[in-house]
Amino acid sequence: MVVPSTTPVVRQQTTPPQSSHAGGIPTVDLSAHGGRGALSRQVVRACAEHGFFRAVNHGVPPGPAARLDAAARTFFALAPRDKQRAGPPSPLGYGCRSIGFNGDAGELEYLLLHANNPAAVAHRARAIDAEEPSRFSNVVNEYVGAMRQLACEILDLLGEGLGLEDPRSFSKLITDTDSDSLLRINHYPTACNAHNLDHDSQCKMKSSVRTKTTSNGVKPSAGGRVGFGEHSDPQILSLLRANDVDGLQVLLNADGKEVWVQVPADQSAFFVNVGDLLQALTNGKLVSVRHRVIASSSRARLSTIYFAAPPLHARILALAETITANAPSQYRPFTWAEYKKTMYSLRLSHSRLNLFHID
Ligand code: GA4
Repeated sequence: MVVPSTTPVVRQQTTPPQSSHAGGIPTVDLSAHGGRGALSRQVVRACAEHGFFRAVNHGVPPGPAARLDAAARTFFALAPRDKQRAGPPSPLGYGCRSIGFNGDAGELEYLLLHANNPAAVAHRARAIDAEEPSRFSNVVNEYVGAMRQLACEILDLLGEGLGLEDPRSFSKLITDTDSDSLLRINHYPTACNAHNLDHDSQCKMKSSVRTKTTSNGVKPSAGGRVGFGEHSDPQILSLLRANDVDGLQVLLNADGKEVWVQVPADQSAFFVNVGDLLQALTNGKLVSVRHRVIASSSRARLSTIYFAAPPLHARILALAETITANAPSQYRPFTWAEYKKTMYSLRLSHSRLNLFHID
């Protein structure tokens, strides 16, 4: 068994691995050399044990990501006053340092966009790329198309691995025409350039945000600047891709102990997070992972996350196959709209799914 640690280590396996754990991070090769059955079991295992894995050989061509990164860099290089035209995030749009509506903050600026509503993206693009808005919306739509496909592939593998009567149960939620999926582009500037975020009146936070001891008592990396604080993603599944700058950390369980594990940067991989809704849909079999970003002082990090979500009216309740006499329903049914309302009323680090737990 691999024990993830803050200094990633690879331990000898006593039993043959179902997926590799390079640097303490479970890795799944999606090219299915060992057959679809084995692959679906690996994906389920990673999501059940860690709620997180690095997907390699995923088959997503590099073009859409390169074009999106170039468009994002052009936008983030604009003067603060020009970027503010695409904000404030309410909840979508350009945001700077402030996260959500309840006082959370991080050392970053970001764009939050609809990932299933080209008209809304086209509207926002007018403020993001004033010269040629369709240039921006085209690259976003191309990228989210690729992400939706990859998310469906992973969700179908999960459906198969869990033995669902309809293995497409999860992916159907995100391919629905009303799916509420999002795209987030985060830019974590270097410590030297962080002051550039302050030039506009809507973006004033004098001191940088530093790590504090976390609720679970795990000591964060000394003196780290909190890029994005500890949280779980509320949606079904998140697909994260970043440049070659480290910063992402995940809270993994090793022999009953929770440990923050540094995720080594890998530009060619996608990092897959189980979200709160997938935990609820699987009656806690798959676990939504807590994660955070500690910003590097010397190199800027650019990351893009696709959050696969159901329609607002979707009713979230554990699938019948995940309920047994020994494992009764853990969560009361709720709609995604209800869950969103709750999440926006709480702080980033809140374990919000617990509020829906049946006592
Ligand atoms: C965390 C995951 C996504 O980035 C996000 C975030 C959202 C926001 O930035 O507006 C939230 C956060 C996230 C969960 C709790 C609330 C809402 C900030 C916050 C304090 C876009 C999302 O969907 O939920």
